[in-house]
Amino acid sequence: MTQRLLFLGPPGAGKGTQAQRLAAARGLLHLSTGDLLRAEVQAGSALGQEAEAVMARGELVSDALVLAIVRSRLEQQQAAGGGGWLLDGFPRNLAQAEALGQLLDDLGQPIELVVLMELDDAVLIERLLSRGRADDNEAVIRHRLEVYREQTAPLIAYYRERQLLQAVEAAGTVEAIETRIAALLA
Ligand code: B4P
Repeated sequence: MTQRLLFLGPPGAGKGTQAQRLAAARGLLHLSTGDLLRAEVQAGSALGQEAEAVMARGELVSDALVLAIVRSRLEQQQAAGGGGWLLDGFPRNLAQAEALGQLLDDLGQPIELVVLMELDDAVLIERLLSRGRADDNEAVIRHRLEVYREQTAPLIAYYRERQLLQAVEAAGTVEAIETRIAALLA
């Protein structure tokens, strides 16, 4: 059974929605860098204060900060006896992907599958506007999509070359998409 996977896709594709369901169904650790950063903002920590303005602009928080968060969670899980994990919204650029590869080599836990969630911009924008989070206004959403195209989309070729990537159509109901993703997992 696939135990170590990551979800890739533009903002609003439903990575968080699907990751939560899949992780609960399979007992995987769900690591959403977006959720972890929002929790730091909420707690008012030094890290949260640094991240807050960057997130509000729709830009990427520094690689070092995000990597430190992911590293500590994965190391904690391994120290507690291991288990599967699902990375949601991380990595977001090539530097993060390279650093993740190194970390996973160190831990002896390679990625088994990268699920790419594909959806048209018009639907993405509509979904995010109806959610209405602090960073979900139209100007910021458009900027997040540009950041995705410039910095995150190159990961599609990166993971395809490593024969880890499978794409799913992310339009339709939450349940329909969940079924498509389940079909990719052995
Ligand atoms: P994230 O929290 O990762 O959020 P996202 O990409 O905007 O959303 P996601 O694709 O998870 O969509 P969701 O399921 O919520 O990032 C936010 C910010 O954090 C970034 O801009 C960046 O600043 C920072 N950040 C995060 N990770 C980082 C990293 N690694 N490096 C640097 N910075 C980082 O779904 C969206 C909406 O659609 C929801 O309202 C949902 O209910 C709805 N929806 C889902 N599926 C649906 C369906 N099938 N039909 C209709 N609606 C649906």
